Amino acid sequence: MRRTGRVGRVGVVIGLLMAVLTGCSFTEVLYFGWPEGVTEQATQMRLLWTGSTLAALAVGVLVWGLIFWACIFHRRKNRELPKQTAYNLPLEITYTIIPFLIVAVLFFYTVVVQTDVQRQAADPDLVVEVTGFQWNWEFRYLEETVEETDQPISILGDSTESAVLVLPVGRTVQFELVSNDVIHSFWVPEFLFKRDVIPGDNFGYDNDFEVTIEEEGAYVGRCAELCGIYHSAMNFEVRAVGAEVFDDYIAARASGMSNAEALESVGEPGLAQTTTPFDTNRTRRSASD
Ligand SMILES: [Cu+2]
Repeated sequence: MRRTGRVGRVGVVIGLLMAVLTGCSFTEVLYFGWPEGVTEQATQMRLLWTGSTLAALAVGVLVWGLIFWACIFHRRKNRELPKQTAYNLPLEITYTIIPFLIVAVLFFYTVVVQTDVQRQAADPDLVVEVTGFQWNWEFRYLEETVEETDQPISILGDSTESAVLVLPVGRTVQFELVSNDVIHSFWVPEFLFKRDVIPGDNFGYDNDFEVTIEEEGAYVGRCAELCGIYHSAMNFEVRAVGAEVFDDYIAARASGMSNAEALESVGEPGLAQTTTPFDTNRTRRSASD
């Protein structure tokens, strides 16, 4: 008895040390390795992950308990064959139905979250057309125009400046993905979401998606579909700013300022903070450079 007590205490101490020494906060422990996202949609996906993992752990604890119980209390005591319970119909029905119920519950919540993550408002706050091309990005605010030309405000990445896509936090942003050459993939790792940018009408499938960003910040964006020799150079930045700063930025762009000028006019760095444009200087450098 005393021995079990000691084993129990050692177990508790090891458990505490594992939680404390790994440097995780309690909330992080509940992430179970899930990366931090910055959108409402990413939060929903994380909750699904946390719920599924807790459910898996509960089932795991039960199964481990049963295994150890069988190992400890049903060891061979003599040479007599123990009671045989094969072809026990009620037991077989039970262990068929329980996993089915588990799968059904996981499936239900997965569909609920997936539908929510893919939901698109009939009237989003902002519509951004995303064009991937070999090998950069163009973003256009379809409903915001430059006063002088009456053309949508556009952000175009080139070899001297990475495209910085400015987006407001707390508003629904819809992306319309367009490609005129090959398949690209629009990926902002912090959104925990990516979607292929497919040329043509994508066989009639809707290629758009929506996010609501929750945290201000600068987030790198990448092309996630091998699209040619400079695929790895297709970086851009999402700059998530407060809604009022965003409105000022749009007003500055509408008045004819460049992207960098408009960003600086609202107190934001003009150039990308998370990535650099692809250096097209192909001259051979000496080993000392
Ligand atoms: Cu690409």
